[in-house]
Amino acid sequence: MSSFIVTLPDGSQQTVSAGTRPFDVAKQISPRLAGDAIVAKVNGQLWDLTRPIESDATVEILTAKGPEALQVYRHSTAHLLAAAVLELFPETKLGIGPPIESGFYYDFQREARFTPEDLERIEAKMAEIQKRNLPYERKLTRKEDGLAKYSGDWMKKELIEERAGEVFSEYTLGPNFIDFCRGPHVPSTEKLKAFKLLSIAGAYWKGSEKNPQLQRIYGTAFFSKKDLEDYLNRLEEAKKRDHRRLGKELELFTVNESVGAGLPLWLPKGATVRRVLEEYILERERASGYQHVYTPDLAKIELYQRSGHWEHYHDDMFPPMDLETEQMVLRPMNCPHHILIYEAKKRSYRDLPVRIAELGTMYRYERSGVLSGLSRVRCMTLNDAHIFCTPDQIKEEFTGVMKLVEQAYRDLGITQYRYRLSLRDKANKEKYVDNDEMWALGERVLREAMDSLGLPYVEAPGEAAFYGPKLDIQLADVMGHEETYSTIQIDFHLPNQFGLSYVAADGKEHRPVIIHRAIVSTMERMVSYLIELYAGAFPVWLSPVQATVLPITDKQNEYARNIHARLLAAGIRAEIDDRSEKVNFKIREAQLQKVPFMLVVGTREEENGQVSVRNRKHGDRGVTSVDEFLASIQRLIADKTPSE
Ligand code: TSB
Ligand code: ZN
Repeated sequence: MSSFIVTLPDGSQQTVSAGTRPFDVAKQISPRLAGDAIVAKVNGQLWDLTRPIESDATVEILTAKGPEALQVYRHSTAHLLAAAVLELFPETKLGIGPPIESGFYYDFQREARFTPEDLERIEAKMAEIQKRNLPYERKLTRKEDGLAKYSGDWMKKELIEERAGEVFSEYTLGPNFIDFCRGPHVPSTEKLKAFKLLSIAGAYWKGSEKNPQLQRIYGTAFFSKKDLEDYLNRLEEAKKRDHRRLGKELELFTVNESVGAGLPLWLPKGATVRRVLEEYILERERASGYQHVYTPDLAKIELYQRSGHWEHYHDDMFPPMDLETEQMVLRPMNCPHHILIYEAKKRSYRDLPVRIAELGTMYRYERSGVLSGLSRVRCMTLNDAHIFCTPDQIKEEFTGVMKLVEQAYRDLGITQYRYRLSLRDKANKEKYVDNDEMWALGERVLREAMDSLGLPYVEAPGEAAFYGPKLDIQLADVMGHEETYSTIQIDFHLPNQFGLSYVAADGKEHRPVIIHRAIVSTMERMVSYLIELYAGAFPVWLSPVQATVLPITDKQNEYARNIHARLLAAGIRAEIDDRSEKVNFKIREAQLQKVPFMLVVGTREEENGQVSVRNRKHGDRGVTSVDEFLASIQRLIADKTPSE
């Protein structure tokens, strides 16, 4: 029997014989470690604690902390879920069951729909099986044997057929459950301490609408009951803030089946918030030397063939439209149009930087499964600009954009964000332009700019634009889920594709660089964020309705209308509720609509030419004159006070 050298996490080396399991190694270090162990890493690869080590190795024992162990733990819980489903509903066929950012899911095929009551039963069954302390056992199966064994199971057959290699692993859990799976898992259900099933949804096999629909059960799992409870509390809080729910309750936007998924309709109140945001950013840009343009939402396909969008971004575009003699496409980005505007005129170094901006509408074929309310849509309007500058000007322009971002975040009340340096995936030649020198240069420029601003960032390979690296600003929602909002991108590619130039001081033609940038992201995504940030109670300057006048009885309607008119004349977005309802009812409604100020008027207010001010947050604010109220609300608007 041969023996192997194992390097332990503390750097010490130990000789162990072939077939030793990481679990034995852990036990040798300390019984406590063996007890706490969740999974191992052998030569950097996640590995079952009970799977024998096959060659010289560095072994790391992962305990119940950190994202890698949590993924394995959650994936193991997904198996427990599947085992429970098979015990209760033996006719069910299994799809896949991976861990996800917030937990795990498992896809099932079954005639009858799972009901919420089923979910409870399944969860109870999971708890029952968990207590049996069943081991997760790995075994190897040859491809041909697997195909024979699973000939009646189309999903498994497909997965096996796709698999490279002649042998694959399967894991069993108890007598009923066996799934074809890479692993690893926790050694036994004994390790699983806290889980909860959350919801049922439809999901297509492999995410494609062309395939049969399966039933997906979502759940989550944590290392401790306390972590699970904290998570569930946050989930409750998040549900209350969910922009899709508030979008409906506050009449901000709607999605109509007849228009299609990912194509929201902005209702008057949502449109007001959006317009205020648009006007705000246009004004900031004007003050920073941007020139605004209008360009069409579509163009000939050749334009995108030239830019490289067709080659590298094709999967995210809507299919072309055939016209008489040409093909048109809906634009997925605004850059080519802005480039043509730059090109329309001879440019000298004295004109640079040229900053061309537009609230540009664009279309992306996001897959149906990832669409969500306003935050991920198929038709979106980006606060876009393309800065054409000399290489020497990149740093200053970058800094200018960063200042705009910081100012905008301050004004909008956004305080939590992270910087992400998004780089290409070097191996993926299809998605990214192939030009090492250009990528290295773009990356260096971004790092230097961030370093000189003293800003920290995390790196993300595989997140760049196809034409260059970007500095993204990531905002997290209540659940900690991050999305990109602002972005600053360095592009040496498109200037080449379009042969752009400017005449430099030496009288010769030189090539400009393009900085693509978005300050407040798309109107859709930013408004979705603001709805959740403020739970619908927007700061006064962004509120769709800033004040509503509430007459106590019909006798004050006349006076109330008069005040309403004065508010409108002063530029306040005001409403009046002169229905013959009890004033308390009207107040409750205005409160639910999160209107910042309610101006209640009765006989006494009318006699004194005053209003009783109620604030949605602080309640009764006393009686004042209309002029005084106007002065104070105008101050709140001008200062963009975040809450009142
Ligand atoms: C900045 N050409 C550049 C532009 O000049 C561009 O389009 N960059 S992008 O592809 O990164 O998109 C810009 C921003 O749009 C993203 O950072 C993101 O905040 C937002 N966005 C992207 N896709 C969607 C979507 N499907 N729904 C809502 N917003 C989106
Ligand atoms: Zn662009």
